[in-house]
Amino acid sequence: MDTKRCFANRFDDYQGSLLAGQCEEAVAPLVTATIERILQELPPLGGGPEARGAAAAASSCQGGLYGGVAGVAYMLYHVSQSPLFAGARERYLRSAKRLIDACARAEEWGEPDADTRAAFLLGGAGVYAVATLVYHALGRSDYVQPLGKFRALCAVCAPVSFLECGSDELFVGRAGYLCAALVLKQKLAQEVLSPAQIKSICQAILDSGKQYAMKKRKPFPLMYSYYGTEYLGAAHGLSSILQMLLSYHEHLKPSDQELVWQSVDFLMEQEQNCNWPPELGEAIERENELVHWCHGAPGIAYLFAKAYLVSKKPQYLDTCIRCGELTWQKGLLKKGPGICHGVAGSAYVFLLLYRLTGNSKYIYRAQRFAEFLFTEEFKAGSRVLESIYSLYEGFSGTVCFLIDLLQPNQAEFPLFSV
Ligand code: GSH
Repeated sequence: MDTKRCFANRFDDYQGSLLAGQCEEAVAPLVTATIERILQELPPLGGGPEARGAAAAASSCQGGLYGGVAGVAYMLYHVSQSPLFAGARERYLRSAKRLIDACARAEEWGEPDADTRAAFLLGGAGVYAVATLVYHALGRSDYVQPLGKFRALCAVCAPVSFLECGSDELFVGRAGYLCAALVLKQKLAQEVLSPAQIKSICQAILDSGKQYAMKKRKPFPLMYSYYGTEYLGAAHGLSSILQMLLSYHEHLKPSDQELVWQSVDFLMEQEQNCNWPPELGEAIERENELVHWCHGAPGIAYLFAKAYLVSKKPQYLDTCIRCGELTWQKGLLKKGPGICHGVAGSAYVFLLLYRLTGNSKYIYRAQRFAEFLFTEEFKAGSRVLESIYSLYEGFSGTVCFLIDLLQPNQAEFPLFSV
């Protein structure tokens, strides 16, 4: 059924075989054309360290990995890593370097005590993490310079209340810093933080969550807020904070591991018909239900995937599968093609479920969602984008999804690996 938030899903569900026409030959030209369009739309980057250059770089780099040109640099890096685009590898990496260098310069000229210095998706930590990846992919030994800057930010986010708005969520807080460290570890095949650094960040997240839950008299052990709101979803909420604690669970004391599992189970109990409200304690109104990566099942699925991979308990996989069913019904979103609250973000849940179960049904579903992105119905009926190049709201995340659709065994939601 068509609603104000999503298009009706009129695709037949999987009948036991994949459809023809979703192969490299069909998808690769769409990817290449979309990248060219993104590159044409980029704002001019600031030049040297003189005042005008600094101001220009700062404004074009606003938005961090989420909405700024740093996210485009990540997309180009991601495409460059695919063997299917080996011919364009050097060109994409050189463009990525130009963009991320401008963002790194803007970070250096920014306010030294800015709130976003240690932020992953909205600030400095994300920029230095992506600069590290791009330099490393180019074979440059000086990748250790941005990596050193990333590591130094660990001390910035270690104090329990280092940000007034909330110090623990994914975009600006400690969960984001840990998420960036996880991405670097996986892609560089080396741990980038020392065990003591990891422990100090995890401990601060635990202390902060215990203090908040106690102060607000919650009947469960860990809770957090961001700008005063007790979010549950992946964007600013409990689920991605717990996901990061599970990703580093071997660094936690057994008693703290227990608190994390209790919190995971508590969150599982908050499910309302395969979905979760954006805020703790809200009732989901069907008319206004959010089925987004940022708020709701398509983002919370990643926590339960991680919980399943760590514990092997089937209830976590079952929860994840229910997230996928809801996303199949309500994930053809009208808010655009992006990964935060758009169609590609929905489709990534199917790629996650494919990796967890090996069931081709999920490839089929991801392919149908990809197909929908190129229909007249979608183009005419979806909202006009604020920025076509944004990694999270625009087409850069969509490009990552299309690349991952061609290599589903390695597919991962951008910068949010399980
Ligand atoms: N500025 C955004 C865009 O152009 O795509 C739209 C904002 C948006 O959709 N925000 C998400 C959301 O769920 C959270 S990141 N908003 C609340 C709503 O849709 O009711």
